[in-house]
Amino acid sequence: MLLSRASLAQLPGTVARPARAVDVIRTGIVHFGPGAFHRAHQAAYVDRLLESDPRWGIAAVSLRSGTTTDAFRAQDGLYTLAVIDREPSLRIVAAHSDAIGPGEGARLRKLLADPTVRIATSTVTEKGYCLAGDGTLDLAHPDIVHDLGQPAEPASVIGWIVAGLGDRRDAGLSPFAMLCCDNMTGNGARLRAACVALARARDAGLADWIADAVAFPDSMVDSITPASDAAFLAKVEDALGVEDRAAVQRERFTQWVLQRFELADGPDLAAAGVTLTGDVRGYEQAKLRILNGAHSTLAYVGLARGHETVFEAMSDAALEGFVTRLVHRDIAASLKPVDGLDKAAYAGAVLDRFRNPEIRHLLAQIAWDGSQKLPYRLLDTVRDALDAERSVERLAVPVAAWMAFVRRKAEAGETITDPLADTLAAAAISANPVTAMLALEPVFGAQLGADERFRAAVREAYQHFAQGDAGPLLGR
Ligand code: CS2
Repeated sequence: MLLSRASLAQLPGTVARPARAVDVIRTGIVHFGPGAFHRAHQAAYVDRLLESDPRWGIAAVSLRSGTTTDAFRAQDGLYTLAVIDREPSLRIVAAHSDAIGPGEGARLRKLLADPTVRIATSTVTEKGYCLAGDGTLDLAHPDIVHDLGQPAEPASVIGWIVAGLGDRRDAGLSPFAMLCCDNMTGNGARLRAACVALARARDAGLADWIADAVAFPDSMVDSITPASDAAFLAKVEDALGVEDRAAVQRERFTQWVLQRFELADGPDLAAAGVTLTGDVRGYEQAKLRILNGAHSTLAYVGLARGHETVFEAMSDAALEGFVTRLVHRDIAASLKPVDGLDKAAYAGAVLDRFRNPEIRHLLAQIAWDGSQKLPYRLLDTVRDALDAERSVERLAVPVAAWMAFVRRKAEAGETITDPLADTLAAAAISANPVTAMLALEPVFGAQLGADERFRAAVREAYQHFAQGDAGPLLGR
């Protein structure tokens, strides 16, 4: 039997059930990308919000895969959130009021123009926004080329946002606020610029309206969410007594920092635990560079040393020492002061979260999409270090480790999960892999890849990975 409204009543008492009727919520939010992160993070906040205000149910939209939307349909939008900690807990989330899968464009179009929908949100990962290396919309991206030709049937999330906003403007409605919940520097501003650029290519009036009237607040989102593998789903089924195809797991820590934005009669997000502030940038940069930068370092160096999970990588004393120095001496040191944030304490707390033995967070999962992640996570820090004439010898290590990772995958003929997979593989197995990879402008831009100090440091670190012994590098 599947988890559903009908089976809620028979769940064991140890499973926390929604504190309200689950069938009275209305759709007020349209969300693109209902993957594990959204289900474990944003939807958990909205679930709290719905306890006092039923207007903010989420319509989950999947443009590509129907896995989650099918599960939502079969389970009345219900699923389990497992908090994995020394004191684990299970809770049923009931925040979703609708599910729209691939091929349901007409329904999506109608919903985006519905006046009861006031907010749209997205977690489609960095690559889902079709941005070029400089963070602006990639007008040559196949999905964007498609959307420019067929704006009424978009393929990209950018195309859908623009189509939905266009319908609202034509109908004389106010726009929805657009909340990007992905890990990118200035994520709201970037998404706004991308939507304006796409609109500009066909309707200057719409582009101006989007630029002026639509809120695109920046945000920082954080909670470690390991993928839901078969073993986890089996555990949940054991605990529930019914099957749950959409269950997710995360650590207890969760944070959503959102730039304050105007929305008349909007939801009380602060009461649901969201931090609303005038200055997201500092938090966001600290999180991207410290947490995600350290994660990517553990992933690429850890995989080279035969580790499988973050916890294992942190149990490797040499690697743990290295990543600790990298975080404190190179990354935190380069961050501008952030009001209310003690950088050293924050860095220490992040590293502590990586030591949670209950969380099995696969390094292979973190290693995905390196070409999209490295720029925000590590390369901005490298740029700052070079500008300040500081050494980049430690920072070069994870970059070289990424290159060696791509090369190993390419040589073994294994799948590289990355939108630039083919280009990366060709560069990584060329005669001069470091030179060829540093020349990849979408990743390094034009200047960083040409900086002789950085090139020398990466080349030197790469030699160690190529020889299969990163050990000497970790003493740095
Ligand atoms: C991770 C992130 O998969 C990854 O690349 O670094 O998903 C990380 O777990 C989250 O950003 C934590 O908030």
